[in-house]
Amino acid sequence: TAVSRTLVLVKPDGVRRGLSGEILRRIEAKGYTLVAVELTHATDELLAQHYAEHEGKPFYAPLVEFMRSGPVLAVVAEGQGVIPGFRSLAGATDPTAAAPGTIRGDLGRDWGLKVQQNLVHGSDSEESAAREIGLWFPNL
Ligand code: DAT
Ligand code: MG
Repeated sequence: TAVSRTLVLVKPDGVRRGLSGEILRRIEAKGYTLVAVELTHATDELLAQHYAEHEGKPFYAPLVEFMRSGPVLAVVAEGQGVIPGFRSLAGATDPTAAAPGTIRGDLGRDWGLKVQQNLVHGSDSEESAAREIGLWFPNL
């Protein structure tokens, strides 16, 4: 399996709940390498580009508003098969449906949260990863 890079975001709910370290721990424990890590408060412009594929969907505005609600931890992780591999660590999009053993399944809480409050983002393809890493880490 080829070595590649993916963009991970610890979303504002993860940072707020103090789970950044636990999420980085799981990435490293799997054997992936941290290439870049930055705590940043995303702008509307960056989020519009990041979530361009979802523009026009009913959840788009609340998603962007949520992503602006606090700092996010942007991470580039590297390893064999890391793009599908991290999504497998993250678990299903809806934390109430995510399997135990996954970040969303273990740490996502069912307390009437919206689906967007699912702790992490992970790139979904080689193309998305290249595009997203370029957006969040233009100097990488
Ligand atoms: P993923 O984060 O698993 O790649 P996605 O790219 O389809 O999921 O959607 C991006 C984010 O938007 C997702 O993490 C949470 C939110 N979202 C997706 N589908 C949603 C829905 N039906 N209702 C509310 N939020 C949703
Ligand atoms: Mg996605």
